[in-house]
Amino acid sequence: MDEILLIGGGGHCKSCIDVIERQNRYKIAGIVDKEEFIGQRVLGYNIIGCDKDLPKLFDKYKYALITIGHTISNKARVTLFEKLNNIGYTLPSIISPFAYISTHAKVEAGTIVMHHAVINADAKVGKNCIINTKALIEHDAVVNDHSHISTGAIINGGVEVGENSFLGSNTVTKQYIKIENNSFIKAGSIAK
Ligand code: JB2
Repeated sequence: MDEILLIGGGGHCKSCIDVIERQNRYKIAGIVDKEEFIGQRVLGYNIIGCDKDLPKLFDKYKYALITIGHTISNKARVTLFEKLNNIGYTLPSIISPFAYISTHAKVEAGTIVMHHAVINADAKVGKNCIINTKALIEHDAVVNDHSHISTGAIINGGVEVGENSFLGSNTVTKQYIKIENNSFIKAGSIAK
């Protein structure tokens, strides 16, 4: 089984671990976090290095997933996405076996689709996104790069979510609207 590094070892990482274990496609090699946390463990996986070790770790590991979450800011996720790509890591999309992805939908590199999310026909999700647990991306919707659709959010048909956007838990969008780049929409909002 191919080994994968997880970048960031907090709460979101724990949810990612659960998806990766269930998917059973990658073996988790270890976690990369801040230097002061090296040696600690997250759900039984060791923190084996920090960001400056990423070039050296590439000698051994070729796959990585960014497992830092995105709430107020996604700056760390965007910076790391560029850094990992420049080193040469492959950032696969990770799909929970409990998610439903239409065969007519597209999910790009470095994106995780978590348990019970649904991505419907002709929808498209860009790079380095989080489609969190129980989120719905309806037909023809587009979620652009580096965005986080939080738990239980509903992105209705034909909506376009601009890049670097955060849509909080249980947000509901009206169909066919455009959400600007860099939007921050708080939990429970109705976007129309
Ligand atoms: O630049 C970094 C960096 N910045 C923070 N490089 C690396 N390798 N790691 C970094 N981290 C690490 O990410 C922190 O040291 C910490 O271990 C982790 C962030 O953990 P935290 O639990 O604070 O947040 P999170 O991003 O995992 O989860 C947030 O977002 C999720 C989507 C939480 O709010 C969750 O509740 C939410 N579900």
